[in-house]
Amino acid sequence: MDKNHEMWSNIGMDVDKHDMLCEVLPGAFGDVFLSQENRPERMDYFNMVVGDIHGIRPAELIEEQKKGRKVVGTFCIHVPDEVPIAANAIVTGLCSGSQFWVPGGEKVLPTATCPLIKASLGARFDKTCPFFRIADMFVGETTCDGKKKAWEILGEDAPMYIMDIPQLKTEDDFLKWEKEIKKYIAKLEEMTGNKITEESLHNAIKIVNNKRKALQRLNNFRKLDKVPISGKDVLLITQIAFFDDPERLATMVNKLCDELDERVKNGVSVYKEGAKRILLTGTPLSIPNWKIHHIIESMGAAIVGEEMCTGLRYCEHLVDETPGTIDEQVKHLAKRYLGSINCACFTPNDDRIDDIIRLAKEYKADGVIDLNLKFCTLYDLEGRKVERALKEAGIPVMGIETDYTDEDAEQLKTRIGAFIEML
Ligand code: BJ8
Repeated sequence: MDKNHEMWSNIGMDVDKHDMLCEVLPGAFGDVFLSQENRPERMDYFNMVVGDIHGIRPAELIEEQKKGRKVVGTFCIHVPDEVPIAANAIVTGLCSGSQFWVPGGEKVLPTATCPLIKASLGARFDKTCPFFRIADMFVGETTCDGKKKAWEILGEDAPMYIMDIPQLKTEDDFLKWEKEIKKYIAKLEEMTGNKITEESLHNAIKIVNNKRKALQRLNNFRKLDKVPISGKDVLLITQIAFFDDPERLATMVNKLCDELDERVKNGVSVYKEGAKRILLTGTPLSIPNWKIHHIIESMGAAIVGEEMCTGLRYCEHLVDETPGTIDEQVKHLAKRYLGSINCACFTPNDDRIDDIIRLAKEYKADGVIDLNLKFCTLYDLEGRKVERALKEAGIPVMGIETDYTDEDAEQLKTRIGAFIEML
């Protein structure tokens, strides 16, 4: 038995079933990523991480657990990473983006549930994802109805903690979110036995901000006329950022950005001149969901930004780094984690619409694609307002709905192709 198989079996995974995933993933990765021309050399690190995504990082997490550290798994970018980090725990993202896990989720959830939720529960119940075996605690949130009910089901099999996210952004809601963050701090202190101090929280805020700064530095290259890195590669890096050690990730992204600086000096672009520029908006794209990026960029268009949780929403806004008491720093966290994330779970959510228009201008998009995961009612309903506002702003827009299967790939190619043609 090789090292990975031994580890997977030790953490109670269904190794035979998981092998089926291992058989298809490298091929998919090769087709989507390695086939691209003129990739930056420093994508090597990210290729390596994703090439052994269920091996390298899980092994690190298990090593840290042996030293007594706890691992916390999260599903939403409203849940502040800074809190576990300040308690010397490790955070890992858990949202799942493969059809492989969906049938397992459908055993415990209605078919008419979004694929992200189905895949996440399938990954746990089918025992086919190491991150879902390793996490000592799963942190859910009350964003959409599907997730709220899914946490109850997941809670039958895994230790859950729920954060109650307000759905408005009034003064009272900020106070409520501060209270929720304080409860989360108490939970982490109890779980780890480590006290969160002013210093440890401040240090954690700086660590996560540095990751955000690196990711934003990377995204800034996409505003240029000659874009030195593909949208696919930036998506991959963002997806990896949810799993990797935050300090190492920031270092590797900054090294890549140094290479991109050189590319800019030399006028290198990964796209042909005149490639149409697309901004994506909508539901998140969890690893390994590369479907839409692959379709769009295979047609020669450029994805220059994602107004998504797996995109600019993840890195654009920093937490205020002014040192202070725990109360003051929690205020800074609440401001950033409630105020600057425009999930469709909020009402009203007009800031998202303003953001899409702003980003379309900043990243010089020729058009916007509003992407909805099937059965996500929140984003689907909001799509009407998004599309109307973009039309009023004179920005071409197209809405598409899809899932994790490839069944609609041909139809999507036709529709997206016609949209790009029209730009
Ligand atoms: S802040 S987008 S990460 S909740 S796609 S599960 S909303 S039915 S993922 Fe999300 Fe946080 Fe919002 Fe972002 Fe429900 Fe829709 Fe599925 Fe969704």
